[in-house]
Amino acid sequence: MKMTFRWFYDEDNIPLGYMKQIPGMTGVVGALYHIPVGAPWPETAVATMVEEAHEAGLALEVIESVNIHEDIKLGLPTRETYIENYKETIKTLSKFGVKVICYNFMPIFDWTRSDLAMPLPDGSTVLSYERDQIEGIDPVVLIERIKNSAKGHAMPGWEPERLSKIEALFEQYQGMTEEKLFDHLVYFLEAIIPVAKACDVRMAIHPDDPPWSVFGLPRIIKNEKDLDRLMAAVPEVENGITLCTGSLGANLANNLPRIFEKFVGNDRAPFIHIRNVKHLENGDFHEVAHRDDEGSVDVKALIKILHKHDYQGYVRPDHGRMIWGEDARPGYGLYDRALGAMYMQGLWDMLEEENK
Ligand code: DNO
Ligand code: MN
Repeated sequence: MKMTFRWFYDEDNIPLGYMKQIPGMTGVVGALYHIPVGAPWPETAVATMVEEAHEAGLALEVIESVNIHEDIKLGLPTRETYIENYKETIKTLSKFGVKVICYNFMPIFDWTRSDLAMPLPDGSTVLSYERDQIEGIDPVVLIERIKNSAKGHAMPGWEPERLSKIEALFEQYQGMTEEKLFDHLVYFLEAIIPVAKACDVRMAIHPDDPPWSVFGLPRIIKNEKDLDRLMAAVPEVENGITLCTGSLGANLANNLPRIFEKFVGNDRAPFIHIRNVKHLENGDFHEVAHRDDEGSVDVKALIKILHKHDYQGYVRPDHGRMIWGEDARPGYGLYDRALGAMYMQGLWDMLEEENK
């Protein structure tokens, strides 16, 4: 297990040196945020980012994300240009040592939450999802709310330029079905996987967050069945998964240990996000600290599965709480994610010891 930390590069207020101070931290998960979705990533920009990580003593072998242009998801003829650009980006990234590219295939929105700073009884704040606050409301109202609760921090996946065209985007998705969206994903993968293979890069799709349809838009990476279907449709190992316990775990019907056993066991999961969530009786959920007892994700069982398979891939603590008065991007403070990284490594070390 290679422990990594998400780094928002030039938009991050946490110094790389602080990330490096977390024991066991081997690398960062980076991205270029100023490149418009769909454009190829310039070599010089990638080189500068990677160099900066290396200077801090951290590897940069995972990108999260190279986002997919909506025309690819929509299956428009213009997708060909964006697919060519994506191939270029894979080649460029591989030149600088990138091994895994995380992406998602959700129409219009990346993750969705109702509140980015819900207070917990201990005074910390977390991201939460209240159905009443999301389902049935105008997406434009939600975008405003997300912007306000981000307290001035940029939120990747919710870029204002893209979201300003929200009504036109919804218009374009009229009539889009899960079947069609899935076909568009397979079309994209069939085009890019040979390039990924030649470059020794693995693609790793992030599950839909939350794993159900929001605003009537289709969602196709929600559960084990969806993952099975995608792995079978494009069987090359370069077509992989980012196993995100918070996203999949937002639906209690998803059996995370079974999903881990399957996709870690068959080497289709080069990247893992560990995050814990707590479910309320009415189906709402909110995020919590990574520790097993705090929420419904069986983190201990999952680390055990990784250990059993001698997992060589990349793991990162996903969203944490905002604690100790930190002012950072919601979900991505230094402190609670560092605690999460240590918790996972503590479990791992004990398993190592026991299995000596
Ligand atoms: C949320 C993240 C997602 C993830 C993308 C991957 O914090 O887990 O935004 O980065 O969905 O493309
Ligand atoms: Mn995630």
